[in-house]
Amino acid sequence: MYNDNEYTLSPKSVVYDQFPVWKSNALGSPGEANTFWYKTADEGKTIPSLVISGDDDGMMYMADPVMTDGSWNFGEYTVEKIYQSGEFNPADQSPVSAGTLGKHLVLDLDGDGCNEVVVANYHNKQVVILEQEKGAGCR
Ligand SMILES: [Ca+2]
Repeated sequence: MYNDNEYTLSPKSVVYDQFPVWKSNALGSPGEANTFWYKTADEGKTIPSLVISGDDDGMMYMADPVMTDGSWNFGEYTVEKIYQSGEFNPADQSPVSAGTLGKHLVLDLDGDGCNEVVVANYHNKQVVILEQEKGAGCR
């Protein structure tokens, strides 16, 4: 909304509200969210999914838009966990035990037209590539 030359955004909808809560200020979730298209050919042409880092919960989430009769009810997504860095224990409030993830990247690494997600996994000291299942096409 424009008001006196000031642009403000107000919450329109909540995509997901089941992220864990810690008592420690050193831990938090979620982290970064990015657009994700299963097929590179769809980039910018369809409503994207969202790939979301759970940050300190060690999970990666995929939020897919819910389409009804070809149209999208703004902000409506189904969300599922697509990766877990390590065992998550919300009762353990120690920052050193969190399954923390770093930044992720979405791109088609092998040029087959299907995007992958590259995840920096602090917890296991790894960089992991999440590839869509073979034989399923791009989803
Ligand atoms: Ca690919």
